[in-house]
Amino acid sequence: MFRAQIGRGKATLAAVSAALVALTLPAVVAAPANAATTPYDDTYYKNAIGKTGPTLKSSLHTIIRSQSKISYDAVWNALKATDQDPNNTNNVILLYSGVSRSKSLNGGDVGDWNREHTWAQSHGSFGTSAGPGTDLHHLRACDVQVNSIRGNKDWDFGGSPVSGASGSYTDSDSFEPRNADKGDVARMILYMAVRYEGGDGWADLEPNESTSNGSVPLHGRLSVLKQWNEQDPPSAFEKRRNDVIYNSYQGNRNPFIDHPEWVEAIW
Ligand SMILES: [Ca+2]
Ligand SMILES: [Ca+2]
Repeated sequence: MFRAQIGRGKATLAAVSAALVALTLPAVVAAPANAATTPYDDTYYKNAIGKTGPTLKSSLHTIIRSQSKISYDAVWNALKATDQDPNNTNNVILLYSGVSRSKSLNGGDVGDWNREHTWAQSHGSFGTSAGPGTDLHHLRACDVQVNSIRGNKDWDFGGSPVSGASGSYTDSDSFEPRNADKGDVARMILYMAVRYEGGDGWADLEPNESTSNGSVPLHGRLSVLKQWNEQDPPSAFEKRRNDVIYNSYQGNRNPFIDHPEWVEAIW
């Protein structure tokens, strides 16, 4: 049949060729080898699918800026849900160490866990009123002393081992999370960069290459965060916490947990 159609002449051949192109091309464009597909692509992300660069960033901003906000006090109980130990519902898993600790030990004393702002509050001076300072997509349960060591440092490789956070390193101007947390940190920081674009009276948060950002609304180093995103793909823990934040607290998602390849598509 195929041979017979070609035999009828150039017009038919052109039509067959066009049909073949139409069949194959969209599949190649829509699904690069490393692209994830999620249940949200046809709904939550439908206006972002197929875009790249600044257009993708802008579309994602419009999608994720629609959210509920919680108080800083409510963050305590939210973290008990989002950061729950999958093997022990009485505990949370702490960032930078992976330690499992009782949910009831939230507080400010040695041995307690508290609310770590992966995007340091001082980088944009947004404090803890409802907004970026209470956005669960960048807040994690963390040991009080480890949180203090991280301080407001930028992200980079290198330094000395961090006491109480095996596998994490720090020097005078930067912090390197343990390998299992590297991608989490990258995706949290880059979520903040897309979510906060200067609207609603908040600073426009952006990544850069510096490790001495101080109080400007910037966090470094972008090239390292991109590497960490590749090196440590989204885990079941990270995906679950994205779902809990979406379904139970904020109604918005971290696009980079659903589509880690969007980091490279934007930056
Ligand atoms: Ca991880
Ligand atoms: Ca921004």
